[in-house]
Amino acid sequence: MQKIVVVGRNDAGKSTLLGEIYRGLTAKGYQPMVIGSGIQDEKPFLEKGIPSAYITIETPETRRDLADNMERVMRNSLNKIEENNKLIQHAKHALSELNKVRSVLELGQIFQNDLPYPSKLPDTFLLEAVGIGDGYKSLDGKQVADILVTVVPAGIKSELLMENDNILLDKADVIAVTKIDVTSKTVANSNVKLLQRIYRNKPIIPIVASEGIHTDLVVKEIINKMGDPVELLNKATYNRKAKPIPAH
Ligand SMILES: Nc1nc2c(ncn2[C@@H]2O[C@H](COP(=O)(O)OP(=O)(O)OP(=O)(O)O)[C@@H](O)[C@H]2O)c(=O)[nH]1
Ligand SMILES: [Mg+2]
Repeated sequence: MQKIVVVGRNDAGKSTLLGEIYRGLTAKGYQPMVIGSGIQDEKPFLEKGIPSAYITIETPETRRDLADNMERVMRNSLNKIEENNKLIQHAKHALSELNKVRSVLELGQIFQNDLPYPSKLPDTFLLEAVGIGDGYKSLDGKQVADILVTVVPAGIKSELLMENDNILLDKADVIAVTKIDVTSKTVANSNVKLLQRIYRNKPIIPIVASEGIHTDLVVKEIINKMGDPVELLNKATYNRKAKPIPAH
C-alpha cells in the first residue's frame, strides 16, 4: 500500500492539508487510512469530515519514533477496521437468527436500522509526522514515505529555508506553502521564489489549507505520483506472489 506522509513544522497546517488530501483522494475512489501523531491532530481531521473509522491517532509516548513504529501502527489500524467489520457481520447474523426464532413464535421481525455497514478496507496510508519545531532536518517522515508532502508556512524565516541538510525539503515530492492568506505578500512572494530557486524541479504550491484553496493542485501531484511508472513497478513487485517457474 502506498504511504503518503505529510511533514512540516509545528502549526504549519499539516492536519488541515491532510484533511483536504483525504477528501481529494476519496473523490478519486481511493480509501486512505489516516494516521496522526498526537491528539492535537484529531480535531482538524474530524472537522474535515474524515470518518473516525479511518483515523488512527498515535499516543504522544510513541510519536517520537514514528518510523520505527509505523509498521505496527499501520497493521493495528487495519486490524481495527477488520475487527469492526467482523463485529458488524456477527451482529447482523445474530439478528437474523433472532428473527428466525421470532418468526416461528409468530412475534414479528425486528429491524435494526442503526447497524452500520462494514467499512471499505483502506488502500492507501495518509500519515502526519510529528511537528518539527525549528527546521526540516528530521528523517522520520522520509523513511516511511512513498510520497512526501512537505508543508512550509509562507511566513517562515528565509534563513531556515537556506540552511543545509533540510532533508524533508530536499526529499519532498510536493512542497505546499500554507497560510498565504495571513502572510504579508512580500514575505510570501520572496519565500516562494527562494524555494523555486533552491528546488527548480519540484512542484511548489501556495495554498490556503483552511479554505481548501489550491489544495486540489496538491492532490493532483499526489495522484500523478501514484501513477508514476517507478511507483507502479514498486507496487506490483511488492504485491506479487512468487510464481513457480514452469519446468520444461
Ligand atoms: N489562515 C490560515 N490558517 C491555516 C491555514 N492552514 C492551517 N491553518 C490554521 O492553522 C492552525 C494549525 O493548523 P493544523 O493543521 O492543526 O497544523 P499542524 O501542522 O497539523 O499542527 P501540529 O500537528 O500541532 O504540528 C489551525 O488553526 C488551522 O485552522 C492556512 O492556509 N491559512
Ligand atoms: Mg497536526
